[in-house]
Amino acid sequence: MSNRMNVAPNDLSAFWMPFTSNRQFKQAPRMMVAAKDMHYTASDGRKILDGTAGLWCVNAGHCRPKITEAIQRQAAELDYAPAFQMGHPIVFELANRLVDIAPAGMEHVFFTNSGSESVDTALKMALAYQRVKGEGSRTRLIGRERGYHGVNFGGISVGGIVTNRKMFGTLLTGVDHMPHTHLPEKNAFTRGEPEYGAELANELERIVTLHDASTIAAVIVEPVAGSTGVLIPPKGYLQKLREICTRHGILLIFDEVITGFGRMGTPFAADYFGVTPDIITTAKGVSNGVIPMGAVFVTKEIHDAFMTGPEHMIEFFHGYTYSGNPIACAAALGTLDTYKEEGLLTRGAELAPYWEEALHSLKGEPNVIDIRNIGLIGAIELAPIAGSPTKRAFSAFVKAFERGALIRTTGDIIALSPPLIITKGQIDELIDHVREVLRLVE
Ligand code: PXG
Ligand code: PLP
Repeated sequence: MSNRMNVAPNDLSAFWMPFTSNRQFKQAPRMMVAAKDMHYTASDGRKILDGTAGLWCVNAGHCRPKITEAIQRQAAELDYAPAFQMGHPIVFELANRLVDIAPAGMEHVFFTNSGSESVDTALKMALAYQRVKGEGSRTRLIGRERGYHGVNFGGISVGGIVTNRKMFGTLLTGVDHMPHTHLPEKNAFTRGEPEYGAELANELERIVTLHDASTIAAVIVEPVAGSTGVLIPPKGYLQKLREICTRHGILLIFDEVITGFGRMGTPFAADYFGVTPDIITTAKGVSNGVIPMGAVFVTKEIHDAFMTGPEHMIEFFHGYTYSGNPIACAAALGTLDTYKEEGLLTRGAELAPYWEEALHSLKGEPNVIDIRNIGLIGAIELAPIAGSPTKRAFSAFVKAFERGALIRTTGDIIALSPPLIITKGQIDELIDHVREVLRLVE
């Protein structure tokens, strides 16, 4: 173990931390110095149970040997190779392995380095696809209120989280948003998919009528909205979106950055819901969060539409210096091996009933106004403190960390998404931590 254990950095000011209350954090830092399987080790030596798989990404748990070894081997053998007009073997191997586990019809993969890049890649693919097909008037993109599609300009344009948009100017033009699907007055404390709200998909039909289908390239949604606080699609809603998109020649993009790679108890949310989109964006679980990587899956039809024109021409003017970086590919292959050996892409389905029961046992605890669950995802929504929204949930987060559990909060919602290796005993432990902090906070 490194000698950084128990050594506090003496100056925290240079690092401008992402999505963090920097001044508050630097007064009372929470530092992790090591991790193994289901636990972090904090800088004071305490073990912290990981209730969130890092940021929804460490699906196989921490410091798994297959992944660590693959990275070490690759770093010593081929560290980097140019990504444009050059190749290296394992990026092709990885693409094949990914296509093998992807929903039927997804036959090609484009590599990126994050979910945000996957989203912007998918949006550009959709626009370019319509154009190469001779439908260049289809330039509009449709997202959804409360959607999270990363932080780049395309993603925040189609995204619907107001705080992530309002400081950043006019964003992309020609974007519209469907309403979100959160109906607490009807669906509170639903287990799994809510009964009410499928008709909200008809809002897409209204938007199509307003702008005319001939102007719309693609619709992007998270099958289960994660970052905004876990909004589970009403029964039949995604099927309706699919049907409307197909009828109007609009591409459907599923942003599976969180739901991909076993989180739902199936390899992808597309499998869970039995709805196949035209493009799937992923990141996080593709490489267990260990080395940054993202992957965009597309159908043969989309890919092949680009493969025209003179063969010496670049077909798609897009890519990143680190697209398919060898060490990231090695990490992803080690990740897929681990998922396969331990059945992790479907393990969530076995645990989901126990998870659901444990989560819903929190009904009746102080300030709990809703509980939602699907696969190995859970959310506990709290009533905000009058005049101080987000404070109650944030206090719960801090107290949980002090007591030995990592949970995640967004607004006044606690979101849970443990590594897929969690045991039933650890589920009980996690939920007990949450129960105790709910009783402690204001
Ligand atoms: N799309 C979706 C659906 C996501 O959930 C991104 C895109 C962007 O991925 P990158 O790799 O650029 O961060 C995400 C990321 C949270 C949380 O606690 C969620 C995300 C990231 C960090 C925190 O809800 N989602
Ligand atoms: N900015 C400059 C000046 C660059 O030269 C490049 C890549 O060559 C980029 C940005 C894009 O970097 P990346 O390919 O890592 O996204």
